[in-house]
Amino acid sequence: MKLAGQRVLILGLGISGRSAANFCAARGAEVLAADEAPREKLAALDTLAPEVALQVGQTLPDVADFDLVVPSPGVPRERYAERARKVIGDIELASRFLEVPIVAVTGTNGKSTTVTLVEAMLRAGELRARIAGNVGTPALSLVGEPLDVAVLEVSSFQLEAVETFAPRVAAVLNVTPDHLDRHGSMEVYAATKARIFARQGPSDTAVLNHDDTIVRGMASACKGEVRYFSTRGAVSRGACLDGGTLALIERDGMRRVALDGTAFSGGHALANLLAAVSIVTALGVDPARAIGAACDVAPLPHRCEDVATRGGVRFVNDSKATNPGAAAQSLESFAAPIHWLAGGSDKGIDFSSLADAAQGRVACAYLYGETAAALADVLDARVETRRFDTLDEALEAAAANACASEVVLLAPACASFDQFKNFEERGEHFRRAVEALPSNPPDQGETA
Ligand code: UMA
Ligand code: ADP
Repeated sequence: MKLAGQRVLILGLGISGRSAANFCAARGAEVLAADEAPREKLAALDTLAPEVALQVGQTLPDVADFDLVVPSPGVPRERYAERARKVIGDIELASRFLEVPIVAVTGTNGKSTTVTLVEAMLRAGELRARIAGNVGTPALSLVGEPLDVAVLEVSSFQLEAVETFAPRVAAVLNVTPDHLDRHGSMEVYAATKARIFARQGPSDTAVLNHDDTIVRGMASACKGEVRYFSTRGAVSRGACLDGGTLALIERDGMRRVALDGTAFSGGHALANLLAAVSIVTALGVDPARAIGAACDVAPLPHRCEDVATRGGVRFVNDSKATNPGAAAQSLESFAAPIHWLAGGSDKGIDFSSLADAAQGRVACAYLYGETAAALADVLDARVETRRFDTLDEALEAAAANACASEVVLLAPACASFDQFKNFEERGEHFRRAVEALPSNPPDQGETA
């Protein structure tokens, strides 16, 4: 792809936009980078190459005036799609310049955990691998690096702006309601996720969750080899469970590998592990080595993370549970009664699926933020609920109410943007607030 001499418009100056601007400028494009936020709200503008022209704090320029538009994931399609001559996002741009096979992972939940496992497993198979994409490192940062495999976490926002993107191995982990304010319907959201397979050829591999009806249904349109993973039943090709053992069904027969020793042992954690094994074995990594590597991978912060046990009450930070599917999985993974902190900003999602997961597990739901009323509407008839303005107030009430051997769980089911910068800030805030709880005698505080 030739960028030299092209007039390129970068939309958005966050992590992706800054990297795309520098990438295109370094290859001789004439780059204008635009962001509607005022200069003082934009970070790291000093990392932009001097030849990148800037327009900030104004309405975005007319996209029709440029040869190529590179939108940031957060910029909705309707802002550019109709008038732009050519649109490619940073994932597409990276795929055109990367000279190594790409593994791409999408899904509503489990992407970051799965790519982390994939990276460790590929390295155990002596392949130089690195993660980038939605996980927070721009995909373009991998171009030119000494790698054997590029591992990309890809969001539905990013998949809106791909064209020829053809990962050597692509996986969809699950599709449950999220980002419906952006995509409009579950049909459009699922179809956007399925774009990860659209340009694959017969020598590529598609990894699909057999336990998810929407994902399983994507198989018929896949042109590559289809491998399934399932924690609930058998599969014709791919990874499933046989007692406590991983069963890997390949073209030339079945292999069994013991799963002992990994921290990814139950429910959705196991699904991510099976997905990762299906992915890396498609690239020739030995499954026993892959599982061995998983034993050394610790769960990521803000995902069902134990932050403290105080007076016998366990405090768990699952701030990354930013949609109902993740929050439901979280609730289902505890046997003890849960004091559940939920709420945040509104993505237009129906919360009714949470009522089943909450009933019988939740001692009390402490609802806060923009979505507190909508959550209360679906939960009120099934569990005790209380309403608050902020997470701090909700936590204080939960901590006062919870008894020894119970759990106080932050699994908000919502994005954080009404009160925090992102899920990390929300999780850190929760951790600090737990540490600062007034009622904890210091001698009872202990890290779990
Ligand atoms: N902007 C405009 N006009 C608009 C929309 C945005 O000017 O209409 C500007 C904003 O003022 C802002 C910039 O665009 O300055 C932000 O762009 P962005 O939201 O795309 O943010 P980036 O910093 O580039 O981060 C993006 C992803 N963000 C989103 O998808 C919202 C990051 O995923 C990703 O890590 C990063 O690229 C690197 O690939 C975050 C995310 O929330 C973690 N992802 C969603 C999720 O995981 O659920 C999809
Ligand atoms: P993503 O990158 O897709 O957001 P993460 O691995 O960061 O995924 O996990 C996000 C949230 O989803 C966490 O709350 C975690 O507990 C939950 N989760 C992880 N894997 C799954 C899965 N396979 N199904 C449902 N929820 C999951």
